[in-house]
Amino acid sequence: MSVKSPGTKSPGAKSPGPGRKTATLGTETIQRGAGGETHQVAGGDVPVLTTQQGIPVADDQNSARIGARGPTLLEDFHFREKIFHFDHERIPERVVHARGYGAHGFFELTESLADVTRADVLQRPGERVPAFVRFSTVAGSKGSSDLARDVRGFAVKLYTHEGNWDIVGNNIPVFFIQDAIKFPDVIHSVKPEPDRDFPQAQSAHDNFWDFVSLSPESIHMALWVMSDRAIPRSLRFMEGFGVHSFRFVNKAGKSTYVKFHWKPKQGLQSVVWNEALKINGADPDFHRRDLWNAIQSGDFPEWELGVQLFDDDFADSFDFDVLDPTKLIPEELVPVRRIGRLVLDRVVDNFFAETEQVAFCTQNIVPGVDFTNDPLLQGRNFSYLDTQLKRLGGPNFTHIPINAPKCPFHNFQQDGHMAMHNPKGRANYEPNSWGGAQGGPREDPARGFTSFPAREAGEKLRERSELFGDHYSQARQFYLSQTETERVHIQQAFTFELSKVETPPIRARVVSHLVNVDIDLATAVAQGLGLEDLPEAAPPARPLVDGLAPSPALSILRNGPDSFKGRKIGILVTDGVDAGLLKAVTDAARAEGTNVELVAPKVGGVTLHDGTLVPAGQKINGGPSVLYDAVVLLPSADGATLLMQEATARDFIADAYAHAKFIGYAEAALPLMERAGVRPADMDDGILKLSTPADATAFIAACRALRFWEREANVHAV
Ligand code: HDE
Repeated sequence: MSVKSPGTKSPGAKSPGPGRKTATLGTETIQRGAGGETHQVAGGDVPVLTTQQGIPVADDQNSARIGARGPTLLEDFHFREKIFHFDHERIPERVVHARGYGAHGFFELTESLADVTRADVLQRPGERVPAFVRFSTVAGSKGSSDLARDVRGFAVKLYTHEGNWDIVGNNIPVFFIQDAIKFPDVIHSVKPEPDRDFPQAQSAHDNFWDFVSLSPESIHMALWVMSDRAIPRSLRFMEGFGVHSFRFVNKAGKSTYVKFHWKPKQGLQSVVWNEALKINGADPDFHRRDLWNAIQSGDFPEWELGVQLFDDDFADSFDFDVLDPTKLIPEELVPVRRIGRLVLDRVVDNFFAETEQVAFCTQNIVPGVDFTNDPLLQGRNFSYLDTQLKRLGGPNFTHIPINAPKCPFHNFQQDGHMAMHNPKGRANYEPNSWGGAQGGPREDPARGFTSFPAREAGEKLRERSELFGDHYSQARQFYLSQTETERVHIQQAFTFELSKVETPPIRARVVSHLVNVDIDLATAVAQGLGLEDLPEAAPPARPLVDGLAPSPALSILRNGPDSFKGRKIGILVTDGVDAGLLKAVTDAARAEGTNVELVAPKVGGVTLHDGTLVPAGQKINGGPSVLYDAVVLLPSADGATLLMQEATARDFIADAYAHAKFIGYAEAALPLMERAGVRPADMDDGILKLSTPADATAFIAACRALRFWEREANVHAV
């Protein structure tokens, strides 16, 4: 028996004209399904489906064929167009930074920098320009998980009145290499190994550490990547850095060096490595979901734009070369002046159109900003335009709305694939003698971009500045600037990564560099790997700078938030929960601006002891504690007995404990906690009993410390 095309039979559904709905019932529309059945869709009027040519479509369920069981007709233009378009939906993913997430917002100047730059966007405090930001991981492909141990891209596009200015930065202020010619090598080494195509989105493999161990310039950045900076809790809780030294140029033509910083108002926060591993399984979209939810709920993330300004005298007196992108300038030496704020307040309408097609380019700078001779930056200036051509398919990617300037723009560039706006008028060349609109735009020496006339002279050669040769002093400074907790995390990260390296000499070679960084670090890693002897220190290319002062700004834990705002608590509940206590916890959390989610045996919810039914946000096996910043255990006595038999409930508690989270609990939860391995002897000041509303308030206040780090020493014996 054949199923008739629903188009011929559906009730009251004659062929509707363009722009008309199929049929409505109250505010609901009757929609016909593939089998001819009807169902209702929520909402009122729906537009009529058309082809790309605007032809209304009568039947989107069946392709045209001869008889119900016959061959499909080539003339079915709707079918052909639909499949053709689907076949071409993918574009090449970015060769690095493939996985990313973007949002719109604005930049507002808070302090004029008119004295050091003529950049229009940095003149008038209070003025705003639109902004688009894309965060990313570097090594993984587009479908990889968010919490890979990796650098995060932090690319900002400011749509200024004088054109688009891109600050294409990372969440780490230094880079692996000093010269762009090594970029393909470092990236090849970290990507999946070419013969086996694994591991995905991981640096923990032979090729990467082989490259690092043979490229001592990578060691400083390796320290950063082994620190908790590489596993941020949220894209909202990390810093951004422009990395290179750039120039500002003022109206008088004077140049000042500048390094860019983005400082999150939310404070810094990272997760711990074991947590990251589990988050990647529980929610591979952890970071993008977090950003989406924060913006959609009106909790707009905000960063301050900071600038480190310095001159040639400072550059000459600095221990390192300011053109070397493997070095930073400690904030304690050159303070970060905060001059503006970046607020992300709008998610994209469409991921592909905006986040995927946005094209950043280090060469997108505005009058008043200029480059330096940092050899990495010079190479990047070539790469980004080139990569867009491949990725977006032609030279007209600037016509895509997300990439187009929001200020007027006019030039004589024309044609090419997908040209959307060719120049108007008769002239498409310059100079021309046509006047007015016919003649087109003209250059303007007064307003236009001019390069800083840096004096350059020298021999053509392949060499680096001698000062580039110290690869360890700042790595040591970074390590010594960390708290003890953070140092242990770095030791553990090196040990973990090198334990995945299958070739023992590579492991030892990495440790030979760590000996130059810090002997305690090297010893801990060597012991963690089971090396019999500590390797000899790798010979440094240049004597190290002794006694660099620690820089507290480099620690995450010293720069955390002062509230628990924007964080998330998971509350484990069962039927029979004490309604008053649940309300006290949620009220205290809301007062702090903390999100709460109920985790229950069934997502349908639980019945509180007063008979109220509350829906849950997660079923217990979909809401492990790694998804939350702190947990509260509020089962009833019966509920606790039930959950003692449930492995995911026990993991919920055991993981929260092992990850040093603050745990609030009701008395009835004690047997469950003990069953999960948190015995009375394990109780510490990070585990708080909740009986009264005052307890709930005190618990939220304790959570401001984010983690109870003292516990960590008890949870790692190896
Ligand atoms: Fe990139 N980088 N990069 N990079 N980079 C790209 O451009 C490149 C470097 C950074 O969200 C690519 O559009 C070279 C440093 C971010 O769309 C490509 C070198 C820093 C993003 C490229 C570097 C970055 C990219 C790939 C060494 C921090 C993502 C796709 C000379 C300061 C932007 C694309 C987005 C993307 C080249 C080093 C940051 C291939 C050759 C250092 C945040 O052009």
